Amino acid sequence: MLRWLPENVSTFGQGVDDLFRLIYWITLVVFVAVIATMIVFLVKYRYQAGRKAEYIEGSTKLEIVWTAATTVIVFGLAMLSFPQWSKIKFPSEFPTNPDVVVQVKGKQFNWYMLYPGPDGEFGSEDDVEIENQLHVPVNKVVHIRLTSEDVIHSFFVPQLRLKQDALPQRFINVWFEATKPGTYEIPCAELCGFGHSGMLGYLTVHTDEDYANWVNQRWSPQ
Ligand SMILES: [Cu+2]
Repeated sequence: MLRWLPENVSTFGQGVDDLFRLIYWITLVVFVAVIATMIVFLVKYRYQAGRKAEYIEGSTKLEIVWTAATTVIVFGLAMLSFPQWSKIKFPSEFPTNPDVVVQVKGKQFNWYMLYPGPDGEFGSEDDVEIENQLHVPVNKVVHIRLTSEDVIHSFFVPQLRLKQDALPQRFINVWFEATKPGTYEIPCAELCGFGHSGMLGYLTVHTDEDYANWVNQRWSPQ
């Protein structure tokens, strides 16, 4: 089933996938153990003529063991997850000096990408807005200022292992560095209304040269 994961083209994707695999295997082992025990007990303690029910009080030792084991697993996963989470989600941990900064706004039912244009400043006359198309260069740090105009949307690029809710009246920063040129889908991952299932943008990761060409076609930097 792990083969079903989409291709990873993000610098932090491997860490996410490693955690996913670890949790998957732990869950699988526990699942098999629980089901096997249940089947053994079903057979072993099935009805037999003349056998009387036995009244037991439970086992304190067993309860301590499985509570402790569960606690160790959950805390262990939390310790392993925290560095990944902070790397992806905490702005203080983002790589500084992004090569590209884009504002992405969700609005029923499209993504609106706003580039600062030649002057590199948002909110000026030369800003460039593009519908449902996010273009970035490969192997470069991209910062996204994520927001929404109406309801809660969720910016999701499976191949980047990146998902973040977009909230109205608020800017949330995320980042990524794509490692492979190509086109990837940006579905909205939050049920946001009637047209939610059709809310789909595209991320195009370009080589440096292609990205420069694209920028030149869209606006001419000074
Ligand atoms: Cu949406």
